[in-house]
Amino acid sequence: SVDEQWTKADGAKLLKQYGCGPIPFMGADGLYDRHLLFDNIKDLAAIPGRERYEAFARSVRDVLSQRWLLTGKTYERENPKRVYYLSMEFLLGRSSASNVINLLLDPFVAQTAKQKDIDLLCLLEQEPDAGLGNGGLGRLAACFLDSMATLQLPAMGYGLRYEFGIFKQSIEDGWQHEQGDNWLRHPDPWEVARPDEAVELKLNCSFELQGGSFRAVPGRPSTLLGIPYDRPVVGYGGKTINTLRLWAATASNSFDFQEFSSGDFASALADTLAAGSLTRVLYPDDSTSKGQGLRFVQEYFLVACSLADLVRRFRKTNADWSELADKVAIQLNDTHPAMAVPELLRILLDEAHLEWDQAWDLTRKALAYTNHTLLPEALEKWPLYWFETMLPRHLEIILEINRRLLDDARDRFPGDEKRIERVSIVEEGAARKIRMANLAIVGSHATNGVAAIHSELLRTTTVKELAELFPERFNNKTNGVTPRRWLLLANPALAHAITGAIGNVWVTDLDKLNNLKPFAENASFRAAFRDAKHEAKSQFANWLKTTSGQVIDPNSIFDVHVKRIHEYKRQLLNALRVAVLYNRLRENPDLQMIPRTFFFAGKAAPAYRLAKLIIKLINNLAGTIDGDPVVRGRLKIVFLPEYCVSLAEHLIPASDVSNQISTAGYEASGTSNMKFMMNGALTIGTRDGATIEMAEAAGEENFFMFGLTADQVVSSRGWYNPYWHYENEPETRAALDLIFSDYLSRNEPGTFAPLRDTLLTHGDFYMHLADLKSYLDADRRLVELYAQPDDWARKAILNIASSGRFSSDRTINEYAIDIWNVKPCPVP
Ligand code: T68
Repeated sequence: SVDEQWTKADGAKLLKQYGCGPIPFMGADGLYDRHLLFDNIKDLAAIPGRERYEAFARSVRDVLSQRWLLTGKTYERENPKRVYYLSMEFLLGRSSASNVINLLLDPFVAQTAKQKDIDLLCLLEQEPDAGLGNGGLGRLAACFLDSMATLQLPAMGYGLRYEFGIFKQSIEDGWQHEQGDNWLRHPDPWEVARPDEAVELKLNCSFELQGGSFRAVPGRPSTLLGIPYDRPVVGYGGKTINTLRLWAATASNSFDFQEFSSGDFASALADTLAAGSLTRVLYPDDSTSKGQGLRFVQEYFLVACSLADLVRRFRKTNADWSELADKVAIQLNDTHPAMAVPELLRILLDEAHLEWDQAWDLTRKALAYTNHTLLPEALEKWPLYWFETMLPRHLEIILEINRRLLDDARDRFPGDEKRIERVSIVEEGAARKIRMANLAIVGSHATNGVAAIHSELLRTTTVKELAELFPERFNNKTNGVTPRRWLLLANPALAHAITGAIGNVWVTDLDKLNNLKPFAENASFRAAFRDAKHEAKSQFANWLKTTSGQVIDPNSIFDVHVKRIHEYKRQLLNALRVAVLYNRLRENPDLQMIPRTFFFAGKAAPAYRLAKLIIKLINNLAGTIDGDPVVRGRLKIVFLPEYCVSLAEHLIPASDVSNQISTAGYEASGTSNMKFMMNGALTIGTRDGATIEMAEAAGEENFFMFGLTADQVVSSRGWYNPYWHYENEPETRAALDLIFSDYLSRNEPGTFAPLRDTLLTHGDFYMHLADLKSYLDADRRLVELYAQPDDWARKAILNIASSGRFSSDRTINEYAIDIWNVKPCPVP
């Protein structure tokens, strides 16, 4: 250490000689001063907020660094079976506050901040929200990392280090606009580059940037480099600190050599540019899979880098390839990393020189696949000729897997060629395609959906024939969310009240919330709940005022609908509900009504025109209502731009009502539904995804369920007629006419004509009109309850008390036991 190498006297002399002045850096609270002083070489008084945040984050990182190392060393020594979670998305949000809480440093940090007169909230707001994901799938991966570390599982996440995360959303004139999210503009204190662990990928083609688009050039072999960037994943209590490893692409050093020597300097650099563009940007589509070549290469890049890395780690401690599946469990987060099937086989065949049967057996035992959607347009299918040009060896392997699969299926179902066509990994036709879901199911030992209804529909409809071939592979793992970020961190007032009542074990054992049930009957606890809710609402109102200037009434009902904008999620149905309420007030201005604020937030995929029009509709409805003196103070719509993890952390604790209103059968699970429940919001929702299980856990009498069931949606497809509702339900008709008449778009006539097309002319595929009436009925029951504050608090507390099952700790424990067969590996 510095202390040992230098005597005090030496140090003092040197400091004097160079005029350094006194240097405060002893003790934990000195870490911050030291970073502030030495990292920036700036006058202390002039250091901007951003750099103060960096100094703060680095000092927290200093605290965890030895433990992080020790975690890795423990795994090396114990050589346990490890989990690798492969995902194209990790929607992390901010890291600092979560790491502080998980390290149990929050009292110390609060005290130190006070001593040093640091505005902690302001400092933490300097951290960009890491938006390396689109929505639920990416956020689930982030919650899973937290739970795996908290459960002390030897686990690692693998993903891509996008330079640009999900786009930034702004609203102009009611329309969504997108801006690039340059989140790495400043150095990120939470990442550590590991260039000496780079992975080299040899490819059969090279890539070109042409007019902004990325193109494979066949027949020109090239090498790509994957540079790992590691981020600490702190388990609660700080015992285990796992790693999330994100790959950045660059051209390899040797890459440009030949062209350099032949004098083609410029094109050598162009290749570097093309290679770098591979991990430049996250694709912003959450529910469609378009044939985008760059996306295809991104997926391969993630798989190839991660498998090379984990195989290298496996070989360091294991001589025998036959142990691979006893030491490695690889979870595929959707089909995005499904090329792991042919890639792992290739490694075992071509590099380990195993026979097919053994290689196939190991591959299947190591891999497992999670499905997140049944939407046909979201199921990935890649043109076969892309494999031909870019990954010919992988194609060869896939076709061999398929040949054996179809032989087997023909043996078991002779003469059933329809079935053979459905199970095949190759979709025949003019342009042959590889079905990535079939590949993932056939090449793994477990396939799960993310809620009971979803797993059931997956098995009995979407991939029915494959499920009949391999019934034992199919299982359910209902999603969960981490109570650390979504309750302890996001809602300190409620967390405090809960801990006051039942102790703090719930933080790592959420089922203990059950002990809150009797407190629903306890008047002082109900008051504590109401106080916590009111505090969260006031804080949100203040936050909104300072960040956007908007004023809202914290005494109104906060009715919230936040998620990606999609027809199946039915923001349009919610807008129709508000339009009906607005019409009622217009017709009867004296109507008594508890003031309500309707919050919407969410991003639309940039190419999804109808979703963008829905945003425009909500904003125009908001503007019309705001401009109407008749309803002012009673009804308000707020569309919050730029929905992200941090915004959810502010808004969810402040919510009274959670809207989960997808067309039944279309939302695989939902996870915000669980966050709202934990934070004491009541759910108004359809019988879809995990909302069904939530209502079961709390009792339907504590939920506001409405609408068609998934079965009813399917069985009414043949005869459903939206016009019937338009013609026979006066409120439905009036709400639609408000939109179609240009009442909301006086200066832009015709803007909403496409909504008429989708809701009436084209048959209303997502059945908005079928559910509007029962939605309004549930809404009436809900408002009646709100008028009885004690009854409302009772139900809210019962909801919180029943939310224990929806911790991602429970979910991860099930994966660990049923799918991965991994055990905790505690760090001493
Ligand atoms: C979501 N899927 C489900 N997809 O919609 C949601 N897709 O019901 C579920 O709770 C959640 O996954 C977690 O299981 C997504 O979020 C995507 O974001 C996505 C991204 C790229 C391509 C396809």
